[in-house]
Amino acid sequence: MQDWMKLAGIRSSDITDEAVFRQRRTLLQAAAAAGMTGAIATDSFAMTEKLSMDVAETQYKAEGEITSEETATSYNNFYELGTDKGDPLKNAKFLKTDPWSVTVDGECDAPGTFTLEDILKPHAIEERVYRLRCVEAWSMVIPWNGFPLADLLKRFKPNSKAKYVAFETVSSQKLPGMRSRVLDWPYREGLRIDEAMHPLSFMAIGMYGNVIPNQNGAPMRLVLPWKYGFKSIKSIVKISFTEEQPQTSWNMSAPHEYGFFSNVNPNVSHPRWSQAKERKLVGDAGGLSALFASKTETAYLNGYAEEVGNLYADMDLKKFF
Ligand SMILES: Nc1nc2c(c(=O)[nH]1)N[C@H]1C(S)=C(S)[C@@H](COP(=O)(O)O)O[C@H]1N2
Ligand SMILES: [Mo]
Repeated sequence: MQDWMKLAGIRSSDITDEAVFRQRRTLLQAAAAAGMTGAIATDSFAMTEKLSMDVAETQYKAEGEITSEETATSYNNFYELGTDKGDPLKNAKFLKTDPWSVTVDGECDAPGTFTLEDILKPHAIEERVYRLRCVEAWSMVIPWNGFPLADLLKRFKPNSKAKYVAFETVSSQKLPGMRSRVLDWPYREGLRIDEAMHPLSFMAIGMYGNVIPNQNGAPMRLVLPWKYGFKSIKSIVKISFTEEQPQTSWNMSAPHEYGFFSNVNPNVSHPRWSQAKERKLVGDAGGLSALFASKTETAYLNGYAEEVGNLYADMDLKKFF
């Protein structure tokens, strides 16, 4: 238990129980000795397992200090696992990711249900450092491991009616946060097809060179660096190509607060707070520095205006927020 966790309101009971931790470590060590996995245990709250594939470096590097792995894996939003920032870690064990399959349907010529292995096989894994800017006005800089979303979507051969892509999170498992009706389950997100096919749109299966932990959206989740964090949907089980703009969970729950586009935009306030500034979650002290990080300016499109600005060139962004 680190001091910053107490300050962040995380109780020691929220952290993997020491006995369970020891047991898991023994299992992991046995597995590693048998050559089954490259699993390593760093400490009692960050259980990590190295990605088994090579990860190529890329030129995608965000400004600013990288957020510590401890912070990025223990201060989360994943409402299916609870609404408090510590809940996703605490409840991570309830999410079962093996076996996993993804159903692809709608306006495409090669739909189907695919195992995670089918989905991952053709893709080379790369690392991209992206800033994730939450609508709650904090941000993290995380090295994500995965592959371009477009490379995956093209395999399903979307047809000319495919104007949008909709995504859904697993809802067949009764996860603890789903008892709450704060959102309508399954968690849903959507993108215009040109946004989805943009080279910045990324499907992550790992972070920091490790398999993506459940609390961060295992086994695969989107990362859309120019949009508010909630667009980066976790633990995806369904991808649908649609002609109409799909429904999205946050827009359904509060349409005046969360629009379909949700591009990071310091010039358009959330109805209850400004989006002009953010707190950067930095440093090894994790949540402690996060809580006291000074506010810095938020950049239009989270700093990616040069890359994606043209997607919105003719739009009134106060209307299409
Ligand atoms: N399925 C699902 N995906 C989700 C969420 C969620 O509650 N459920 N929360 C979103 C929000 S609000 C944010 S800020 C990011 C947080 O990602 P992280 O916990 O990996 O930092 O996940 C997004 N994806
Ligand atoms: Mo968020």
